[in-house]
Amino acid sequence: MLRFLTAGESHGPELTAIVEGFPAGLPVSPDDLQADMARRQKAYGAGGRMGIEQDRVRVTAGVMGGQTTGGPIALTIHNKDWANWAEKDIPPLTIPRPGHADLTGAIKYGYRDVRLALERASARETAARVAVGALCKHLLREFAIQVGSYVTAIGKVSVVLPADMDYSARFAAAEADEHGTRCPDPDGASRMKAHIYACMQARNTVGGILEIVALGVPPGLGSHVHWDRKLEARLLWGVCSIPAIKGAEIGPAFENATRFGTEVHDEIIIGPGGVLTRASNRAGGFEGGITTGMPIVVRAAMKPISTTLTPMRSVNLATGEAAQTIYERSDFCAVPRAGVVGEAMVAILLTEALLEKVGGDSLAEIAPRVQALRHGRLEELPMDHVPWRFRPEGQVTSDE
Ligand code: EPS
Repeated sequence: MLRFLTAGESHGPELTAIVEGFPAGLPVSPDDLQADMARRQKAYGAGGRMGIEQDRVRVTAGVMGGQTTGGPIALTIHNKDWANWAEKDIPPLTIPRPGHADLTGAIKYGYRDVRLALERASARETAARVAVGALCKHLLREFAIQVGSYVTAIGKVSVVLPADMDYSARFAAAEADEHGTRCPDPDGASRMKAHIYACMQARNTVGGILEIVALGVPPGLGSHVHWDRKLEARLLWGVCSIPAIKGAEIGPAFENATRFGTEVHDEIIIGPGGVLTRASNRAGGFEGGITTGMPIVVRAAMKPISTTLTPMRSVNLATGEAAQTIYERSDFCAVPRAGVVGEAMVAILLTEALLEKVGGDSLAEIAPRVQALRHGRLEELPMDHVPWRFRPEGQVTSDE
């Protein structure tokens, strides 16, 4: 079983992630993880903190001689801002921001200062997830599975990407966006940047929509047999666990809800090489909680960041008086950066599902099992046309 934990406060010394159940024998160097760390940091709309941090991952356990050992992998990321907080008297913060974990965290844990909640609830933690995700992507690449993302809306500014623009082209265009929005459409990107700029001028924050897509995932991951084995539900859970993500759908789920069945379901056809494939992908890569082999498409809605330059009404928890929120520092729009975090969560959960499917402790064991997975060819299915009776207690055929 693959699992991971993170630890660390936003302004503490460092973030730590421990990854357990990762197979042995994968060559890994910190440089393999670095690209995503940098991608998560740079985007238009980021606040002053990203000017301070330069996230670098240290691999401090689980890799020996440049290869994973199968033991727990520890990844650490230093917080450069720690130097500005260490050994200082920190003024208490008792006015919770609507939208953050300030008040709910303080009620739950009985804090005397809401900073104790915000330090751990901060999206700084997502740097550790991206490190874990980069490790998982590195493994998935061995099996030609790719996870990417792009932005389709910032506030009310949205784009409809051409249906014939393939996902690889969308990823590449998002990466190349010079406006820092990670929108694949240059005109849309320029409008999104202008919208974020207007939002900053208005001393506010803005959310948006991002799409996370996985390509090359074999059919048969996840299962229909139990609620908690449905992989699409697990992906939705994982993506909604990202700070400020409040909703997610698989494929165009909400739009599908407005259409008739025959307009929605992806017709089954025999494709090249006799592989059963689909005429469309409105199911977003899943049927029955199991991967279909089509691209996995997760769309996520991110609310505006809850630290706003314009104050909002709150209560001073120390005095009981009505108060306005106090602004320290924050991002104005985190949607472009959240795409990289979404990729990490999807990569982690797909790695978990792949390892569940094939088992194995080392890359050498796993690789041939992944190659041997069924890919939806007719001859892989043992359909024998033999009648049978529904008799849980015994005989399965009716020839008695
Ligand atoms: C965050 C507040 C800001 C963000 C932070 C998330 O940090 P600070 O309070 O230091 O300005 O920059 O995100 C990160 C530090 C990061 O690495 O993404 C919050 O309150 O959630």
